[in-house]
Amino acid sequence: MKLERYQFNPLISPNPMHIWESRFVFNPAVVHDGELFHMIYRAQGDDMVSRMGYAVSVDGIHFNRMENPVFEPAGDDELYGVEDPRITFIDGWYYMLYTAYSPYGTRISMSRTKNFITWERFGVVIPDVDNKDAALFPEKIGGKYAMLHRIHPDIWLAFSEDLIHWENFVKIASPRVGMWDDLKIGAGAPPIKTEYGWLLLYHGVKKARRPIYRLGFMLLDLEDPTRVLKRSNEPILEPELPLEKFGGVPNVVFSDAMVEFHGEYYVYYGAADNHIALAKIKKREVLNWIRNQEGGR
Ligand code: BMA
Repeated sequence: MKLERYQFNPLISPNPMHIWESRFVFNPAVVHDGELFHMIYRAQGDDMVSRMGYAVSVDGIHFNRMENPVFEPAGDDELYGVEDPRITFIDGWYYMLYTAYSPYGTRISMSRTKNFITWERFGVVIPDVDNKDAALFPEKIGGKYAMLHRIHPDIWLAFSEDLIHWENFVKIASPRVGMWDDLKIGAGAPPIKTEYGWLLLYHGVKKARRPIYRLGFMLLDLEDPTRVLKRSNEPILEPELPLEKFGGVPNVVFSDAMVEFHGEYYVYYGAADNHIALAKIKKREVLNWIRNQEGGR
């Protein structure tokens, strides 16, 4: 099972006319509200501080970008930038988890919006340093909100009553020796509910002189998402095109966004930490993979 790339990638490239996004654009969050696709993307200019831009689209392919960033670092916790957003719609709000990067390290922070331009900030929600790759489930599970996060090199869950105080950390998946994800793994897009379980896109990194970032799927139990039911034995997307093999950081496909649209999953990814690209897969094909024997744990 492989994702199929959109033939005219990339969708979005750095804009040399804008100082804040002149060098790299990558790792976007994307949601569909029933009418429009909203993209919040990470961008870097000459100062290499990550800010976030906003782009909007009707078809999920052709995006219109705003001229100025819509989310910028604020305060000591974000001195080096705001990175890798993941957005989940909960109770009328778009909640964004992102990496706040500062001299203290990386930490998970949260903000929410209704319009993608003005934001209500909650600041750091998991105080531990060197945590990242956080994504919220779209609904409560067993009466609690649930969050995926990454304590190196594993994927963990945390639970909360109010989305602000997080506890009950549980490790759910680890790198697999000798496989494509043997160095470290992290959540990609917020999980999507299917009749068989929560479908989680994740990234896996392979040990190498220059580590290779690839994508795969996991399936988590609907009622107890600490149980991993299935996991891609082979990557579903890996660096192949020049765009993915060369750039800001070579050999990287990295995703924070998967949107279900017209019977397909649209996966938006950062190519070599430099451009934003799209790959798709039919939902039917993913459900077939879930149902058959292929794939391990
Ligand atoms: C990870 C994150 C991502 C990035 C990737 C590859 O640690 O920082 O933002 O895409 O490395 O450089």
